[in-house]
Amino acid sequence: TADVVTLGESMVLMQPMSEGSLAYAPLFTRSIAGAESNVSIGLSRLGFKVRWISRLGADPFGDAILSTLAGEGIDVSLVARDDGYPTAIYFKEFKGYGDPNVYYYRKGSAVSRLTPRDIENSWLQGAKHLHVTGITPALGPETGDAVKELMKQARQLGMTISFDPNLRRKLWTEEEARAMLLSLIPLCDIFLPGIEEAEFLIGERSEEEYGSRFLELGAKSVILKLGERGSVGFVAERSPVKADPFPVSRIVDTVGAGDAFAAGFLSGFLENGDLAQGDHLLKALERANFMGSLATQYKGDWEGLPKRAELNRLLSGGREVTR
Ligand code: KDG
Repeated sequence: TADVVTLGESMVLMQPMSEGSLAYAPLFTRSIAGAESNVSIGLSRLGFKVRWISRLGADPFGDAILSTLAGEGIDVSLVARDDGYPTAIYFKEFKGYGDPNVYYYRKGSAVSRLTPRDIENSWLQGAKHLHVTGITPALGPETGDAVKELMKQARQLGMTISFDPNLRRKLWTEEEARAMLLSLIPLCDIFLPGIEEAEFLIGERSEEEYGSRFLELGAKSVILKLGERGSVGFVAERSPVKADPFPVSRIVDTVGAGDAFAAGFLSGFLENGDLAQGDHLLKALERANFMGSLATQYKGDWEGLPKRAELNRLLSGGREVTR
């Protein structure tokens, strides 16, 4: 059994050891990353049982991804290996300010060939919650339909579903992205857009209008990420709930912050249940803001995510015993 199932592509990640153009970067460190596996790691470290579904090339990079995620306690037993279609790679480029640039090498990857016919009953078996993102639909001709089908099956099984649009403009056209992402909103219980993604989807509006419009489109709750201003949550027939940001001492790498936020939010939701009750929404938002801010302060998408004991200590302001 699993608390959470997620489906997506993870890649080998090459991070330059120097700042500036990749053209002049001689040395790299190698890790792995992918939005859904980043969320999986966040949740697994907090003690949840997570099953990550994917396809990887039958190559050493696929082995590296599998062993990293298995080492994080994630169930990878249903991941398929694909001979002849490689594991994807991506590079970050640190400029020394702002968001890093990202360069993908993922066309024709193993996941890009995923279709709705590939979905198996075993994927969702025994699980309570499904988490998906808008990256998978951008990867191949039928990957969007596959995500949609999986969401429908999860609904039929009575599972809850979260959906992070994770707009990646480098992967598809604006028209394709908007149409597909909007079509997935009615299928989710927890919709997790950033404010810029909200604007991309339905134009410039107030925070409250974003909340009510996405609820009207069929999401059961809308969690709007406001970056350094924190986040605000909307559930039908309740006033919006705003959560303050956590102070960040030094932003190092913003990639992965949204996934840390999602892991934080989902952990709160899974622990407390119904977001319309009591202070459940506020608690989940506060956890999410905290995890998101933590993620911006180290290099790498997930390496600095806390384990349960560390989270408790950090949130209670306890001191770390360092030596
Ligand atoms: O959210 C972080 C992801 O963007 C990163 O891990 C890479 O999955 C990735 C993607 O497709 O951008």
